Amino acid sequence: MDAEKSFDALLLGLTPDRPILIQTHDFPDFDAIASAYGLYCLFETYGLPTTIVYGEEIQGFSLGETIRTLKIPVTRMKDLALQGGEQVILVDSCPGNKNVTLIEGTAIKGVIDHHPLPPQAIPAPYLDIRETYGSCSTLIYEYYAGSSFQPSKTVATVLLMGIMMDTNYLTRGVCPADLSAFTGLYFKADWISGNYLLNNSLSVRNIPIFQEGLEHLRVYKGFCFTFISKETDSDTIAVLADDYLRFHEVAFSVVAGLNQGEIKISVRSEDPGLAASKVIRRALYGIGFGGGHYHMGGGTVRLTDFHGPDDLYERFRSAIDHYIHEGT
Ligand SMILES: [Mn+2]
Repeated sequence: MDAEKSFDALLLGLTPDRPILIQTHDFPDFDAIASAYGLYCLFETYGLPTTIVYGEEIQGFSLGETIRTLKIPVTRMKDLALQGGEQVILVDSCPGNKNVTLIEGTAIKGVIDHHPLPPQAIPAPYLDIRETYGSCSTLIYEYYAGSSFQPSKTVATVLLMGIMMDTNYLTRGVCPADLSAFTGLYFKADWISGNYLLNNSLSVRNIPIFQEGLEHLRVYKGFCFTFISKETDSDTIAVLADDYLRFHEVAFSVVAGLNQGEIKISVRSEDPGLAASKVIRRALYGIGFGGGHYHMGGGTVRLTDFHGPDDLYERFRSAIDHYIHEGT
């Protein structure tokens, strides 16, 4: 590990006696919440209180239940009472990405992430970006490993959940550090409870969504696409995108659905020549935004810019054709 990238180095960039916010992306997932909570507890062992803040909403039953069960202290941005002089540490997200709402009047002091940096990234005194890592939770694990503190059982459980979710149970985007973190955390964690929480994300109320997903499924040269016209949430959309990769004819899946006045999209790739992040960025160019990693990505299209499922399908089809022909 780079000697300059550690919890101590992060601390050095902070101003004493100023409030510290640990901020995730707007619709945090397991890895974002796990990283934020791991960091929150590490600060706590140093006697430094912090506040975990996220922009919009906790989506999906499973993540909400985890936060409630494990009593993870999170605050929604609109409920945050600013005292002034806040210093922000972004985790699992970085400034300049569209899925992070920056808080006015605060200073970004640290960015800890495993997503590719956007070209217009805002400089922060402390940057720790490790694109090869399968999860940001792995990075936070290394902060513990490099300190004299052990993660508590709850922290170990949550970090393990973050690793498992972002790597789809160690099947995508895994680097040696993820495996070391997995080994270091597994027997410290309560994986039975963690796994129970992760594996109960679906509700029978979602059955009409699964039905519609399958009814509208289009398959074209190893690529599948579906559109859910019923109100759904990003968690369910992600579950469907993961699931469709199980069809042996499908190596790239796109699931789009209506969520709170926007179209939310999840993309998954098991095709070594097609990066999910590149395809979604190209497909949504001019109508929305998207990004992510090689194996997984996500995006949003505003309803006013949405020209129907056929248009979206064609956009993805031509983006995929573009990269197939480019031979990436
Ligand atoms: Mn992540």
